[in-house]
Amino acid sequence: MVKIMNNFDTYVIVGTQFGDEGKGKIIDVLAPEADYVVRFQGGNNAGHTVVIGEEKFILHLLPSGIMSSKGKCIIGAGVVVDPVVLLKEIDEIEKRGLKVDKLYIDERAHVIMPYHIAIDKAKEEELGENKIGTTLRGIGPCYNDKISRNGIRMGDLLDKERFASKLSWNLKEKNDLLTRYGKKTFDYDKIFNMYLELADKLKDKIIDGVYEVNEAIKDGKKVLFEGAQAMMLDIDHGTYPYVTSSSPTSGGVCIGSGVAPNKLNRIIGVMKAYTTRVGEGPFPTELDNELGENLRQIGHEYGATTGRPRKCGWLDLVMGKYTVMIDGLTDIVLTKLDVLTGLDKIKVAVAYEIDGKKYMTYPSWIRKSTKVKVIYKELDSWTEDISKITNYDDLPENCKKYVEFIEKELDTKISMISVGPERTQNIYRA
Ligand code: 2SA
Ligand code: GDP
Ligand code: MG
Repeated sequence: MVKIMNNFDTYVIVGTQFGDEGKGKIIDVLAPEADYVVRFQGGNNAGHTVVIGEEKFILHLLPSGIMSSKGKCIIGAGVVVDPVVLLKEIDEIEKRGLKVDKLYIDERAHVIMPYHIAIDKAKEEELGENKIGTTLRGIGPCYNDKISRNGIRMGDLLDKERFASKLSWNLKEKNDLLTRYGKKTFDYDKIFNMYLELADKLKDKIIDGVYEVNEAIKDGKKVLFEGAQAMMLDIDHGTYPYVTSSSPTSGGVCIGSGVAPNKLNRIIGVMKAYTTRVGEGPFPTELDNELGENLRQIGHEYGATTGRPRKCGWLDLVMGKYTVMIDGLTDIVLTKLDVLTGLDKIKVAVAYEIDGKKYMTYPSWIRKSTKVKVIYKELDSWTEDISKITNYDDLPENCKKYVEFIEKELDTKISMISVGPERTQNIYRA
């Protein structure tokens, strides 16, 4: 059925903008072909929506292939796991009649501890108007511990003594920090016992995922790597410091799953037909006006984890070209094209002008306060409802012109177009 997955063994699905491009839906659609679905970075900051008929599921830590894949779903080494959230998510999904029996967690994945969440909140509060606008899920502080080599990994929770010594060291450091922030501190015994209990519930799922996935690839199995967040939120290449603390790029797949670059066959970027951003940071094509509000209402642009309204704006091909380069995209899946139906005109950013100088590439030094004059290409819109179209040729002419303009500018095939949140609302072009 899904032509873009034929004849290849590994598929990477990554976000190309600021997240919320519809990765969850696309992964759910592609996952039936996969023997494995592997999340490789991020944590429960992610909100991936899967719509099945009348039912809507929002996944935070569970890979989005959990509903449609017949194979195993792995939370990879590069993910940060809040066991409280994970168990709640499993419980909620199972209460809705779905079995979560093929889920595994790499023993190397780091654990989000309660002090990480407290530090995330305290730090954002302290930053005030300079805050990052995080999801307050403890993501940054957990990755911080990983990089500074203090982190507690899922495997550590299964070794009482190792966990005890890591926790006592960490709590001393974190309680000092929280005291400096004027926040309440954490009790060792309470956390120790609570996390041993949580680990006991998850212990059968904790495995060496790195070897499992590499062996599967060797055996010719199909593996789909699921990215969370997106390229412009990448810790190295995104709009730093307004980024998340992981690598949501195709390069991040290798880091977060332990699979080598020469094993990645197809790299599919999910791109929304316009741009949204939740949280702070530069957004040159933002429409801080009625049109932006219209896009938010029609596209239901509210954070799937926090419920925060997403800022909306035009598609930005300066960022798009940067993403195609960094991710090495082989394909694009264009989503939410239906949301643009009925607009007077559609604009697409093709260049920036800053202090009288023209930029065709994304300058790394753009700040929130940088005055960016965006140079747009204006295209005609369409009025016909496209949400039920499954054949590319049946799309209105102006709609095809929009798709083909993006494709040409980015020099990358748009292999699939999504025209609604449902599994069936797709147009395949590969
Ligand atoms: P964090 O919590 O440390 O990762 O936040 C750092 C920045 O990364 C952004 N970020 C996101 N942006 C879009 N979508 C995300 N997931 C949720 C969703 C977000 C929500 O699906 O809607 O519900 O608010 C996500 N996760 C992190 C974040 O906004 C900061 O800019
Ligand atoms: P993700 O984080 O990339 O998985 O995206 P989110 O789930 O946070 O946000 C995407 C939203 O758009 C969800 O509410 C989806 O159900 C919805 N969606 C996905 N694809 C389409 C589409 O093609 N058209 C419309 N109208 N909605 C879509
Ligand atoms: Mg999301």
